[in-house]
This record gives sequence, C-alpha cells and structure tokens, in this order.
Amino acid sequence: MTGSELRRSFLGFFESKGALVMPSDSLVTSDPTLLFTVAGMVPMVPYFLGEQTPPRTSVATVQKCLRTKDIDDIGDTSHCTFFEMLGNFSFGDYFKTEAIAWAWEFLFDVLGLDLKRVRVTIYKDDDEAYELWRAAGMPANKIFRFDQDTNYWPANVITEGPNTACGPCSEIFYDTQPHLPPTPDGEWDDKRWLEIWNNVFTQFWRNDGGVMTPLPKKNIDTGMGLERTAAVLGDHRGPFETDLFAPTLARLQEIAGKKYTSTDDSPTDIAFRRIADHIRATTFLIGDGVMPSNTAQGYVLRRLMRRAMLAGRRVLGIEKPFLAEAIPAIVEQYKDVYPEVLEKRDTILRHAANEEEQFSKTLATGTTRLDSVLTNLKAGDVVSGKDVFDLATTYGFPVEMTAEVARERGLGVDLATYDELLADHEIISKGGVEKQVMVANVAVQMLRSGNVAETHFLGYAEDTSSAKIVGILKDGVLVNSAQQGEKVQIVLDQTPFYASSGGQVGDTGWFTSPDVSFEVEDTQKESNYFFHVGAVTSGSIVTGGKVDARIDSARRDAIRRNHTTTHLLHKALQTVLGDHVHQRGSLVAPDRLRFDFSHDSAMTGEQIREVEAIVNEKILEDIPVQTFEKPIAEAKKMGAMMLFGEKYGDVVRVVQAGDYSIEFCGGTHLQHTSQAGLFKIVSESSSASGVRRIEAVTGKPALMRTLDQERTLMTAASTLKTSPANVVASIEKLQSQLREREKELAELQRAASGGQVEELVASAREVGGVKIVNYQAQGVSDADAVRTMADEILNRLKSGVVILGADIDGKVSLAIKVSKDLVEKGVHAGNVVREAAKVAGGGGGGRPDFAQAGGKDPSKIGEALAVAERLVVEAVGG
Ligand code: ALA
Repeated sequence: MTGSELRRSFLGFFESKGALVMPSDSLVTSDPTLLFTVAGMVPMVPYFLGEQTPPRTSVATVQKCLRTKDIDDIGDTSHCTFFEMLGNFSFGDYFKTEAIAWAWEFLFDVLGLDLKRVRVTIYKDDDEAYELWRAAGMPANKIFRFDQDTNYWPANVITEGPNTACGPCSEIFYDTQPHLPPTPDGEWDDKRWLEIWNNVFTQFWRNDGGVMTPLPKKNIDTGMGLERTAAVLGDHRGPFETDLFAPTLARLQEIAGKKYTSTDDSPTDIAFRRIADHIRATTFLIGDGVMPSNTAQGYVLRRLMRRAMLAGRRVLGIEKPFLAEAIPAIVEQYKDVYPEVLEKRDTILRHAANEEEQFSKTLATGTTRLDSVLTNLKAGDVVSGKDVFDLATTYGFPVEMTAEVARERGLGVDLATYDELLADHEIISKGGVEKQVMVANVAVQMLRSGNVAETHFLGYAEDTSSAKIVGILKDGVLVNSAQQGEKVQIVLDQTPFYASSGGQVGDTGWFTSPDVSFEVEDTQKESNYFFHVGAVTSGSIVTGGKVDARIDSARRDAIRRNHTTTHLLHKALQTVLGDHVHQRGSLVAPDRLRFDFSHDSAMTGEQIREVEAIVNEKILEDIPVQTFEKPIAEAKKMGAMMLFGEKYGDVVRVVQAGDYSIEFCGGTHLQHTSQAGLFKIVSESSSASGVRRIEAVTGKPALMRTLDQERTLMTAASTLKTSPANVVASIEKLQSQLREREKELAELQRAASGGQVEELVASAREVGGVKIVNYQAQGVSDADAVRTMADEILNRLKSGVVILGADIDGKVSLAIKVSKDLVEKGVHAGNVVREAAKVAGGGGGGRPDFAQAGGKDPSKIGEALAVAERLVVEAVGG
C-alpha cells in the first residue's frame, strides 16, 4: 500500500463510520503555547474545550505535523521531524467502545496486519480499555499496562497539570523485527517496537491537586503516523524505505554521487535520511509561510536547513549548494495532496538558495573566528563553552563544526557549559516550546464554569457605555470585590474598550460610579472575555455593581489614525515593491505604527519617498472607510487581504477604504482617510531575514516631527550663517575644506616621520652581521602607520630586520619586517610576531617576510619587543 493509498483508506474508513473529513490545517498554529502543529488534535483544541462548535461531532483528518524534540535522533531509521498524522476525533459523539472496535477493524480487517506482530498498551487503571480490547479479540498477554508518563494525554497531566481536558490513552505497537526472540514483558526496545497509533480517551477534566472530574461529554483523539504505518505495511525497517521518501532519496543519491544502502548506522545512510527528513520539513514549513530567521518558527526552519547542509557537506561531500536541487523532487511527490507546495515552489527554492549562500559565508567568517580562538590553545586544552556559544549564536557557526575542528587539532570542547548557556538563551527556550498540552486559560474556565457570558464589544461605535461588573480577578482568582489601591482585572457584560489584538494595543480609560473610580491601564482578551487591567483609585468595586465605562478617546483617535494608515501603507508597499509584500507583524499604538512585511532587500530612499507620497495622497483624497461583516468565502472573493497564520471564523469583518484597500481586520478605524492628517516614515530596517520593518507616525506626532526637523534645519542654517536652502552647499564646502586640511596635515606628518626613519636607520644595531632596528613608536594613529614605517625603514636598510611596537589607543600593535636574504637564512616574521604578541596578551601571525599582531597589554610592549629581538638573533645563529 502506498502512502497515498493509506491516506485514502484511513479517511474512507472513518467517513464510512460517520466522520466528516476535514483538510489539514497549517503547520503554523494560532495556539500561542505551541510553535507548530504537533498533533492532529491541535487544530481541534477549541472544539475539545467547547470554545467553538465543530462542524460535525465526528471528524477525521490527515494533518501535517512537525516535532523537533527528537531533532538529534533524526537520521536513525524511525524518527521524522515533519510527518503526517492520520486522526479520528469525537466531540461528545462515539467513545471508547467504538474507538477500540474500529481501531481493531481498521488494523486487521482493512490493513490486514498480522496479529502476531501487534501489542497494545493501556493506562494502568483503565480496566474498561482492557475489557474492550479483549472483547475485540486481543489476547491478554498482548495488553500491557503503563503509567501516566506514556499512557496519558497530555503526558503526566495528573500530577503536573495543566488543568484541562485529558484522559488515558492506548498505544498500538508493531514488531519490526519478528525474527528476534520475544521481547520480555514490559520492555520496549524502540528499534524493534514501533508505535503506530495512539488512541486518547479524553474523558476527564483535571483540577488542582490532580483531582479528575469526569467530563459530561467524552471525546476521542487519535493519531496514527502515516510514515510509520506505511513502513509497517511494506514490511520496511522504517519510513525512509517507503514510497514517501523514495524520490527524495533517489535525487539526493544523484546529487551526491553516493549510494543509500539502508543500513542502521553507516554515517552516509544517516546523512541521507537526515537530509531527506530536514528538506521535506523545510519544503512544508516555507510552504506554510515560515521564513528562515533567528527567532521562533523561523529559527527552527533555519536550524533544519543548516543541519541538512552540514550533513551534505561534511558527510556526503557535496561541494556545491544542493537544497534547491533536491527540493523539486519533494514538491513533485506532494503537490497533489498539498497543493501549497506547488503554489509556493518558487518561494521555497528561492529561500533554500539564499539560505545556502548565506550559510557558506557564515562558515567562512566562523572559520576565521574559530582560528583566532584556537591559536592560543595547545593540544589537550579545552575550547570554552562560552567561545563555542559565541561562535554559534553570534557567528551562526554550528557547534558540530566547532567540535569537529577542535577534535582534529587534539582539543576538547566544553559542551556542558555550552548547553547551559544555550538553555538560558531566549531564542532556544522559545524554540523549545513544544509541550504537547492543551492549555486552557484558568480565568476563562472559571468564568465559564460560573456561567458568565462573554463580553459584548461596543467599541466600534461607542466610546462610553454603562456596564455591569460580571467578574473581578485578583492574582488569577475570582474575588467578589476590590478596594482602593488594589490592582485587579475587571470583566464587564459589555464594553467600549478594545482589547489588544491584531497588533492594535488595548484601550485605556476609566470606570466611574457613585461608589467607585477605577483607572483602566490596558485591555486584554481571552476567548471573548475582555479583561480590563487597572487599579481602584477610590471607593470599592463589587461584582454585580454598575459603572459608566469611558475610554480615553483622544488616545483611541490616535490609534485609529495609525490603524487605517497601516492599511494604506500595506497597499502602497505592494504598489511600489510588488505583490510579494505581505504583512508579517504589526503594532498599532497611539504614538506610532510599526509594520513588518516580507521583502528581501532594504528599501531605497526613492522607494521610501514614493510610499510616503502615495499614502499622503490617499489621506488627502479623503476616502470613506467602511467596515462590514461577510461570510469568509465572499470576503475572499472581494479580494480582501488575509493575514499569515491568522485563524478566521466563518464570518469575518472586512475594512475597506474605497476601492484602494480591503483587508480582513477586527480593529478600530477612521471614518475618512483625511482624519489621519499626515503620514511620515521614521525608519526602515531589517526585522528578520527576508522581513523589513517600517516605523511611522501620523496625525499630531507626524506634525510635531516635521516641525522639529524644520527647527533643526533652521538652527543648522543659522550656525552655518546661511539660509536653509543653502545648508547642503555650505556643508559640502566645509567638507572639501576639511579634506584639504587633512591632506596638508598628512604631508607634514610624513615629513616629520621621514626624519625619524632616518634616525632609526642610522641607529640600527648589528648582531652577528644582521642589522636590527627595534623601536617603540610614539603617537602612531593606527596599525597601517606602523606597517608603513616598517616598510620605509627596511627600504633604507636593504638587508635587516625591523621590529616595531606601538600603543594605539590602549591596544598593542606589533610589526616585524624581514628582508629577503634573511628570510632565506631562516628568520620567520610570522613565527616571531606570534611569540612576541603572546607576551603582550595577544595573538597573530603572518608571512615569513612581514607579520603584524595585536595585544591587550601596552605595559608589556617593551618586553614583547625584547622577545622578538631574541628570537631574531637566535634564528640568525647569533
Ligand atoms: N494526540 C495524540 C498523539 O498525538 C493522539 O499521540
């Protein structure tokens, strides 16, 4: 059975049992606790938690998933980072009886697996599951009981939390090596027993202290690995031998000119599997809109790409860029099931090529940096964890490379300290967020269990409203009242306050009543509960009380200006730079807006001015801004711009500025574009690889900025004693005068140092027939000047050695120059300078006839020069 047949067979089977087949969701999830979709259930979480109604209570999917927890194992025969998960889900529909009976039917009647090679595990107390497996036909000695670390989902939830819907699970294993003697009960040799399917019986709500309450509606969540099951069906050792990987491995073998022989532990085979896995993940990640960068998802992608490139270069000996050569085989393989990889083919290949080019450069700079770290070490020493960490994080130089180069030179590497530093590193800790848990916001659960209705938002039309206090949260728990001075979060039945979302910051403002005043410092929302964060400024606030809620309207007006203008800016950027421009992030605050968008290179001054001009033109056109709600399909048809990684409901809000801009957006906007007043771009910079960032201002801040700049110009003009129009000409004139003066000064200095050179040549000492000038120069501006001086002295000496040292801004600079005849006699400037520099706390080297080095300790210059001279004398046999 091929991978495609298995997908069809699974979906068809559960469809015949009443399931609705839904398409795969993106690899990039909107769940803030996860970086990626790690299981088929991730897109289903809102249904499990009752936050949304599923389109049907029984669902089946094939979901694209990514797990990088085992990244270091990739290359073995069973693990994949990217994989497809076949899943069937019940939201209060069927439960354990059907789930187990159907699992049996699918495994043995449909797939025709050999019962002799199958075992199942259940949670230790789940007698119900035991009886159901027995009833289905599973022999008792094939059912194993285990604890919550393996047989609960989420793992260890009973003792460790979180408080969420959870339950015992039953995993199905297949024997990949039936010729071996039976595995003793309770032992799980991972190479032999391959987990292919997990059935989770989501039947409890976990409360504080691990108290489990049965859920009124029980759920089913299952996950079967497509790749692993395909391997089992073909009686292969693992996923990489199935048809799912065949074209990729074939292409990689062509590129490398080496054979994949399907062994467990040959380094070449491990490299082939690692590359095949990582470039498949790369293809799907970029296909889902991720771009290589140094944070979050982009960082994981970059890491996968770099590991693939390293394995290709170091193990397979591929010398030229190869990712973009191999990826088309993957696109071809998956384009029918996941059309996005075909649609994004060009983008995927472009990023692959760019990243590989950049990586070559990184390897080159990293190698130079590594050399300078290693010069001061001798065989047996250990490269410090800090150096390894700096190389990895600052230079992007892979730790595997550092370790390998160090090993070649007989050096150790302090990987323990490196690991510690890495663990503290923010990026990595973010990259490590892969807890397979459903995190429910505790506050929301409490409100829900108290039957508190979600907040009704009035703020599109109103700045004020009367409202009822329906919840007061203090330090995460619901309380009945709060007194003057207390900081709490208030939930109202209805509110004009906008809660931070879609980049727009939350509103601030006030609640007042005869009994209380409350100052709102921020507004946040979870599900659709709005939390007004702030402090009681007088009186006391009580649940059930009534207040007048009023937002800071002036602040909100400024936010509206920035939000509507952000839409105009988005469109203008597409006009000026091209359709590839898409929003990657945005901040809409009262004082400024920040907009991150996909674009590979820095904008030119010309482009920035053009964008600024277009946006200001659109402001002047006074275009009416309208908002309306539409079914999503209709909104898409109107051409409304959707945002990357956002989840939209069936009905979406659309914001339209005439026929110029139309976007999906939940934010608050102007009524007419002219209310923005004026638009000024403050900066354009890089925010991540392939992402640019614009910061800009509108309204009063834009005006103030313009007035300030005018004032600066006026001051500059009066300082230059000229008019604003002549400021530039006047500066140019000053600059050219300055250049003249510098030239004159340099000539004077040369004349003076010429005299000094003469003196030094005259004072050369002769040791064993060799003329040596050894001198600590004063008042030298840089290392180049030291070099020039050494050149000039040796020119006059003809035959001899020049040893110069200087203190340049508190740093040591040394130069050794050796005439050709003495080089032939064995004097080596590079060797001499290396030893001399060590004395002054530095390092360096160079050619036999000329070498320069630096050092940290200027008080040691004299000593360093003496060492150099001694070495020269020794070399000439003096
Ligand atoms: N959510 C369960 C898993 O991924 C089915 O193993």
